[in-house]
Amino acid sequence: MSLTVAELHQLFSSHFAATADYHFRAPGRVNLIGEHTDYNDGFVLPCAIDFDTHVLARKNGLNVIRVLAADYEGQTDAIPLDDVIAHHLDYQWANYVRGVVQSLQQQKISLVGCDLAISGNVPQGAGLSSSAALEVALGLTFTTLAGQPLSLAQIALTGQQAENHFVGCNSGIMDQLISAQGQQGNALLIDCRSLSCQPVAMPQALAVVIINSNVKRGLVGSEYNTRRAQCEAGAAHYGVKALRDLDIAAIANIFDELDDVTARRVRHVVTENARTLAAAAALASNDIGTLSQLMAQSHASMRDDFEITVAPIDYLVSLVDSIIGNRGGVRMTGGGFGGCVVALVPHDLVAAVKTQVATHYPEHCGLVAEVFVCQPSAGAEIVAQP
Ligand code: GAF
Repeated sequence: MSLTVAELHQLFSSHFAATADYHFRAPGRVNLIGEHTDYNDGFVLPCAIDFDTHVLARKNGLNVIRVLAADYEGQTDAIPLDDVIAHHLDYQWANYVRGVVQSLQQQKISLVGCDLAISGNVPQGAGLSSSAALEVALGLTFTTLAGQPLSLAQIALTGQQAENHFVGCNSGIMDQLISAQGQQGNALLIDCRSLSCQPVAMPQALAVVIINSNVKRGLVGSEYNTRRAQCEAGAAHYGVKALRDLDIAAIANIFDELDDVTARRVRHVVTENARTLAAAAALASNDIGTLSQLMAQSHASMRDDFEITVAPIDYLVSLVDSIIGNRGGVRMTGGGFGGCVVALVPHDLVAAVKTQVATHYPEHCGLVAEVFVCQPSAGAEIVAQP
């Protein structure tokens, strides 16, 4: 978090002239494998990470939600509860708050007036789900203060609805669900149709290394919604509800049946679903060689079939692969078009990864990367309440 919790409390007190008596937290995430499968009702294998968004709160007895964004030079928003929720024209962060408020109101939750101060350290625009962490932390905040608790899955769905219907990105459920339900020391194999989550223990021998390419990305206005539409067109062609309902045999003649681009989009999703299930099994049985191959295949599929990687990301993946070989795995993670690489790295090679990225990435790509060694972490929680 850019501010410590103590500093956020101080800021809250000086801004609202009252102390916060609630504290909520929700984490960002990294996806190990299963990319762009969630909105195809498929499988994903993410873990929550030890970067979080924190919300401090108090009920204010008014009919308004007042928000202080500590990480945005103290920008504020005020959301009247008895009026139509409109878009904020200047602050994008405020639209996540407003989107969650609107989504809860549509579910007939009677929200109460409150004051909030928000801060977090999930890198923004890096594909580590800073927006999902914010949505989930807010969903937990508003429902707790209203005395109308929702299940963690419902909170995740609320965040997704805010993203889809208010912010304007047709994202799937993965980011919100893992932020809500992550488990310490585990990845979760999520079935995005049933929303069932199965913990898969992360191997002690491997560090979760995230490399931020610092190629900035944004889901809204990017190609994300186009990819989703292409997948839906592919599912419609085969007469199935979602690409989840196809296996590799079913698409054997796909290049005769669909245009080249749609065919490659479909092939990515169908093969990625199979890879994700295989990767969860490999992780569970500590078969790192197989995991390594599956992550490499996933990256190639994102690069060649789904076309969501960029040159600096491809470079980072090949650099890390040349260091870790089949002792670990590496691929792009998240929505694509920049963002981060995830690598599972044997502890004795973490230093080499850091050094080589610091040396060679700027030479080859003219950018400086950040390397984070993360812990698979617990999902959202109420840290304090009166
Ligand atoms: C983004 C979306 F928000 C997720 O729903 C998911 O589709 C991901 O991109 C790609 O796997 O993070």
